[in-house]
Amino acid sequence: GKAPIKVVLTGAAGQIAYSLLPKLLDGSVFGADQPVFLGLLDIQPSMTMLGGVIMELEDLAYPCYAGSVGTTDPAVAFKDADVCVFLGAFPRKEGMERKDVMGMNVKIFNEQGAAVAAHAKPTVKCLVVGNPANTNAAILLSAMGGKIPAKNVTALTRLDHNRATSQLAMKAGVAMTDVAGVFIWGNHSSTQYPDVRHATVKGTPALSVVDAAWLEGEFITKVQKRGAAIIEARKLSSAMSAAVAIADHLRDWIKGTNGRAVSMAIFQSEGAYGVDSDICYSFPVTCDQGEWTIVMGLPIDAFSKTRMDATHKELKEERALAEELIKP
Ligand code: NAX
Repeated sequence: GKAPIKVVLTGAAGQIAYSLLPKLLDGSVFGADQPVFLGLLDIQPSMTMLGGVIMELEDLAYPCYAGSVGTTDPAVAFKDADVCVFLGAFPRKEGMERKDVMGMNVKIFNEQGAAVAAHAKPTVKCLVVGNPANTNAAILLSAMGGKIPAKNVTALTRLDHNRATSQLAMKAGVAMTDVAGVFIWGNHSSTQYPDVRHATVKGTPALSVVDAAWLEGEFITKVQKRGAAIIEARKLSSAMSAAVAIADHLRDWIKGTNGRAVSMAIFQSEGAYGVDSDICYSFPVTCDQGEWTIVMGLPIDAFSKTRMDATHKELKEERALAEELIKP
């Protein structure tokens, strides 16, 4: 059979990892014939918990499981990695200063970026999920010092993309597969812009099928604030839907999208849609043979431009703050 690939999760004892791990081993992401060896990184207080998670991985008795290493050492976790998913981060909690949270993340992602550059395969694909995901991805890429190509570092906006697609399908009363062309621009934050101006419902422009006032108002805020609504109700952040979105992102990136466009936060160097190359911004992309390509040439009207600029501005500010904290 095939040689195992190594897939690394940071924050491997956490709640997203718990929902994600079975999906990484059931053949739906990497293929039913692809064995997966797991590098599971977490911090010391979570090691007992991680031991329990590894027992459950064994108990799945999945054919694709080729073993795992649970560790607090990034050098061990990232050694020869093919795919890395960064779940472990310091999200902002109530009453915390943005700067303090960013300081914690600069430390984590600087260390992990250096470890990936030193120990992972040069072809490694990275997906940052831990918040602030886009800016953590920027810190990670900087810390890699050019050893890993920028195109291999992405952040997750697929959950937002799936939320937006689902909301539109429900409103139009159609199946999920009848909706296409919904995209997320910018930051995985409340400034993200879920864009339906290129979307279709059963091939007809969404704006002519669904109430435009709803699409330009409630729809946008609902998608932007969905994460907060789930925390409010569950007292925990999204995990099941986040895990599925991560699996969707990885599968599409690796296996391709057959021309279908999805949302991924990426670094591009072409000035696409006026976005700076050193920030991780969500774009509509298609994927083929392990590479993403931005969907270019979409007409952007004034309504979209204002919102795309606002989320761009927020990302530039986050990036500037991170840079300030990186300086010794
Ligand atoms: P949990 O708190 O359940 O798990 C986080 C895990 O990370 C813990 O086991 C913790 O010990 C570990 N950890 C902390 N610092 C670490 C370090 N330096 N190295 C390795 N591991 C470390 O969080 P969970 O619910 O799994 O969420 C993980 C992250 O995803 C959070 O930052 C969360 O904000 C973010 N999210 C991002 C989403 C996105 O769409 N981009 C959506 C879901 C989620 O909110």
